[in-house]
Amino acid sequence: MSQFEEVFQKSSLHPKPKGLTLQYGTAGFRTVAKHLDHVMFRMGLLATLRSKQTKSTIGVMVTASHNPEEDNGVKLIDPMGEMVNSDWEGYATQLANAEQEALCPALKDIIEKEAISISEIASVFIGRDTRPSSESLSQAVLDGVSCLGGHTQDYGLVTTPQLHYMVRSRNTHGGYGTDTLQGYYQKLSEAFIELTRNAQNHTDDQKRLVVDGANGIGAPKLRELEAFLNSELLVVLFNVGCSGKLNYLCGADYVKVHQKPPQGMHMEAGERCCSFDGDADRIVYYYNDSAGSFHLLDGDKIATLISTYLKELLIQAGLNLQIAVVQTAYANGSSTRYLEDILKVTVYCTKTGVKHLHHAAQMFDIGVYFEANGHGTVLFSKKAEEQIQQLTQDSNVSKAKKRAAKLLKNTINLINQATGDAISDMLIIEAVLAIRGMTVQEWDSIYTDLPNRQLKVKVSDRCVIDTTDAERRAVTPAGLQDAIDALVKKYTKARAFVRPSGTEDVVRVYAEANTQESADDLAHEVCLAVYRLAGGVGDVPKPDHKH
Ligand code: NG1
Ligand code: ZN
Repeated sequence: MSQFEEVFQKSSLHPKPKGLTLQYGTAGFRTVAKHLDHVMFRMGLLATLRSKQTKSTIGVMVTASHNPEEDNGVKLIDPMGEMVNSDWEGYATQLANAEQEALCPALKDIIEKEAISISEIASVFIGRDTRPSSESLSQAVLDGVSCLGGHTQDYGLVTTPQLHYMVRSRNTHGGYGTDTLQGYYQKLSEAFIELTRNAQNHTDDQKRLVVDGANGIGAPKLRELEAFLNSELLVVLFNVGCSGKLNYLCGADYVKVHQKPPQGMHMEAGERCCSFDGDADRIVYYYNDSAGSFHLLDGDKIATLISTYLKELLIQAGLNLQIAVVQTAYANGSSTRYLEDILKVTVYCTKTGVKHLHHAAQMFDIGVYFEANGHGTVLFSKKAEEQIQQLTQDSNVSKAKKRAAKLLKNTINLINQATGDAISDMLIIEAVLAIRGMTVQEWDSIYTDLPNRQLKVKVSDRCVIDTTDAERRAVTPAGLQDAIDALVKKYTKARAFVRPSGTEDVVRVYAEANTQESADDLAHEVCLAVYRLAGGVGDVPKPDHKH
């Protein structure tokens, strides 16, 4: 039987619901799990072709991140651990939407366009999150790969960034790390222990960190890591997934969007806490002050802490390397002002979605990128890594320079440069706070966030909204941007924008202003403008934040 006959036959065991069309969105395919079996099988096929084309290992992660437990999703990972190239996103959409008879012709089309030699060997790494649907869906991916004769390595339950790390490690043949969980924990823990050796007064009190695992994969993986940390970090875990539902009233997305602590967590006043999301690629920090007020330290605060630390080390090391911080339109205006005016680093704004931030960060010697929601990492260029490495080996430099160079080197080892990683980001933040002898309150006081509000509006077709200027301005429908501009003018220090979501069937609205009441009112008024001018459906949006 030819390979294509086998694909045709096996594909009928993973039938596509007739008429269903899906789009490879901001972070792969995402929808209710019961509609995804055929997509998984086909992504197994596509990953195998991508592997043959790149002559490298490709990753397939089964997860829907912060979405509800009933959903699932899948994304492909390119050889260096990055999100898959955008041409291949298009192929993914074509394959996912092809009816049974059109599947093999669609595959042949890709093989031709990309000049793929089908006899080439292929290798695909697979991982999954803790959703009940993930196990059988990852089995469908395995079926797809074996249909085209690819080799598979199934890592089972892993965080999304762990799978990105495995793919990058395999393709760099040990130049990045060892492609096992043990290798991942060893690399991170050794760098963390080296860094915290430099900490001022690292007492047990300061080592204590309260973590919300979002009832997802992050909690068991953090437990595994703990064994490698020699008690240099004392993690107190909540929402570990034994009883609560994944991402339900907890996790990084809930905390960021609702600006309140997760349920199921015990927080003492002043205590440093953080939340992962369901697949542990996002993290946000927070604390309650003694008056009971909640303080959130989101991706923008994380980017500020890390870039301040790196800039200081570069000065101490005498290295002339350019640092840039990459943000999206969701970055709080105060953070952008602080980074540009006080810290004096380059700030670059991209469209929402990690792949856009990641690519922009690659343009600089050191690119720190974070979405406000807590997804981010730091990229070091080859030039930066080489200069830092050389300095650590130079016997003619001062002790202070050498110390800074060693700290930079261990920081590079601690960072997961393949993608944003809640575990790696958490360790960096903990190390930076320890080295600088800084409390979470001191970190929070670097700048004060402008009050802000994020809302969503349902419209009949969210594609009627087209944006420009890194999504900060709406080009269509006619009149919408003028309406937003007029509303923004009514408030002080205000800013607002709208964009169609890439992961949900909604239009997102963001507003910030000098008071929470103004931010709330502005967000609500912009929702009404979207509803009126972009074909709102259902009830007219109500100011649901006013209780
Ligand atoms: P959409 O639904 O396109 O806004 C959301 C997040 C993104 C990104 C993706 C993937 C916000 C406002 N948007 O995208 O930043 O993380 O999910 O997870 O947080
Ligand atoms: Zn995630």
